[in-house]
Amino acid sequence: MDNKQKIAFITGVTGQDGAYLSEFLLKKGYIVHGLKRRSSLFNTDRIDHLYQDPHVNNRNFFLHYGDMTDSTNLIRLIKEIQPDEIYNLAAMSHVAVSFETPEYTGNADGLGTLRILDAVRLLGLEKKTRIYQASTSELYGKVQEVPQSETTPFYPRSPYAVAKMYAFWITVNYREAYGMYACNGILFNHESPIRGETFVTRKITRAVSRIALGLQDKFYLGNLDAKRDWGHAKDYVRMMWMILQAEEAEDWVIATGKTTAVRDFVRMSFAEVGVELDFKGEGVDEKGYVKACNNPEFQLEIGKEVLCVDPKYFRPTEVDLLIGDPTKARTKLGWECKYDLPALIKDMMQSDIKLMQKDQYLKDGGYNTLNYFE
Ligand code: NAP
Ligand code: G4F
Repeated sequence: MDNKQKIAFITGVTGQDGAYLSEFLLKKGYIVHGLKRRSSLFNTDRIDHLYQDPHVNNRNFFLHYGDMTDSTNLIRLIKEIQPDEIYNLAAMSHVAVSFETPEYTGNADGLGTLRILDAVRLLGLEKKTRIYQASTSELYGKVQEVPQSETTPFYPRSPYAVAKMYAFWITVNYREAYGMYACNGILFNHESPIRGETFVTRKITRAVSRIALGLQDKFYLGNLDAKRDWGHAKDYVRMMWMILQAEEAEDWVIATGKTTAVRDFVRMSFAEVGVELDFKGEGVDEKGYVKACNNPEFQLEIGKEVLCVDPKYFRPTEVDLLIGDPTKARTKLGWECKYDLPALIKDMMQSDIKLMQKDQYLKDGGYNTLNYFE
């Protein structure tokens, strides 16, 4: 890195990827500016450890209020910040919720991307500012090829994926039309201990931890057959940065190249606490039972029903199978993941067990202070 500190602007800084990316860029010596939404409660849990008092000197982490649906706000901020790199991570990112809020999703995820690109163009920053667009494997939807690569045709299956399809192509268009350095990272699912609680992996690791600790009896999921290519978010944010350091602006698939069914993610999460599961029944009648409990710390009764299917979690149109082919990123960028799926699940389970032990302590009449276990 040259002497002048690089400046990054991250939209979606309060999200899973925004938090890991901020940490990563700060460690690299960047000055990081983040866009956060106003909310009635604090929404900065994931980045509180990076927060710097506005009254101290030599700060390198700044937060700004804003919203992807507000052009004037984005133009003003980009003008003030003059970023070398923009990471556009902000989005209504929940596929199931996008069926409930399709217009808002189109506005924030689709047009929001246009607003960033056009702000850079309007401000004459086309040659200075590099842009990373958070594209997604959801673009492949009803997959036209297995595995999916940069050349696989898209077939989006949700308002979220359709909005992201607009964002993908408007990024390509601004690159071609105005010579901007703008890239899509087509990232497959990536998870972590700070993954949002309503995505399936975190829903599973939280529930399994609570069941093991005796805080909950069972939990409900939707489609257990869906298959995803799951990686660790820490590995994936490193790739976002590498994508913007490449000589040429291009689009990149980032994936592990392995796929796993939701049912097996459940099985592996229970295995982390020494519990073996048995699945019986089919479709909406399928249930998960405790077959064996090999960890004396967690006393689960053999035959106990711990998982049921609730069709309310089915989606109007589902994406059945995602598996990425990251050959291009591997060969041209040196992409490699430090975490495989077992390591990811271990990381998430260890973190959730620790988190839920706080709840158990309170339930058992402990001091009403969450700091006790820190
Ligand atoms: P996330 O945890 O849901 O974070 C989304 C971020 O966007 C949050 O900071 C959220 O703010 C912010 N946001 C939402 N709507 C906004 C709006 N209208 N204006 C400003 N900010 C807004 O998502 P993530 O997992 O970190 O994913 C980051 C990006 O990558 C998203 O664009 C997602 O669609 C995409 N992606 C994710 C994956 C994955 O597996 N994680 C895979 C491919 C692509 P609040 O905190 O206030 O809600
Ligand atoms: O964890 P999910 O909600 O993630 P999904 O839909 O794959 O989307 C995530 O990954 C995308 C990348 O491919 C991102 F672009 C997107 O922003 C998001 O981060 O669901 C995964 C699978 C689905 O097939 C879903 O139907 O799990 C299935 N599932 C089964 N039961 C469930 C549940 N999903 C959720 N959220 N909740 C359930 O109870």
